[in-house]
Amino acid sequence: MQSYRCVCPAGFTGRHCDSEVDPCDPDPCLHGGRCRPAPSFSSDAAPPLFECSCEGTGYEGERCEANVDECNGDGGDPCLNGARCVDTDGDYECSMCPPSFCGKNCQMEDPCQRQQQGICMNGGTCAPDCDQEPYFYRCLCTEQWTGVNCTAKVDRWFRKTLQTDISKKRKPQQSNSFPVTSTTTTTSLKVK
Ligand SMILES: [Ca+2]
Repeated sequence: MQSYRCVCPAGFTGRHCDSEVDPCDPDPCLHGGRCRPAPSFSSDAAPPLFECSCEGTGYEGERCEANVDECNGDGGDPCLNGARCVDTDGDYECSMCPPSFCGKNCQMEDPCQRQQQGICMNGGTCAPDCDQEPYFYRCLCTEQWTGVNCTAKVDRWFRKTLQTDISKKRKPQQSNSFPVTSTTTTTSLKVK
């Protein structure tokens, strides 16, 4: 029979208070916040024994429990070029971005529109990707081309082209649709 019971100070647990409490297990931080023991964490520290770093989560508060209103924050309205800021739970959106601009904050002139021709070669289609460095666009190449600007031939295609000279039968795809679907290469690739 247990004839005594230890009342442990903060930060310790176990029958004899010989185990340190991990204040981050279970994780008290919400929405992906990162937990760490509080710097003052010690046997006589008063709660809370943990700290939550909410950076990048879109939330704030002791446990990252509260949505950040980015539209009315200290940094001002993040949306540019006439876009309207709409706060959302854990994030925000820039609505009514003019069609010639793109990006999370409507911050950039659409590189595909700015250089209508000459970004994506050989029938590739340009798609804005304005938050993605270093190019801020992606080229959706037709099946036989690859590379950032669709200027490198796919080896597999190149070999088959040499064998069959089927390239003469093809016309570059001019579609501006998104995404590109290459339907014209299927039969050609079956040539032996
Ligand atoms: Ca928000």
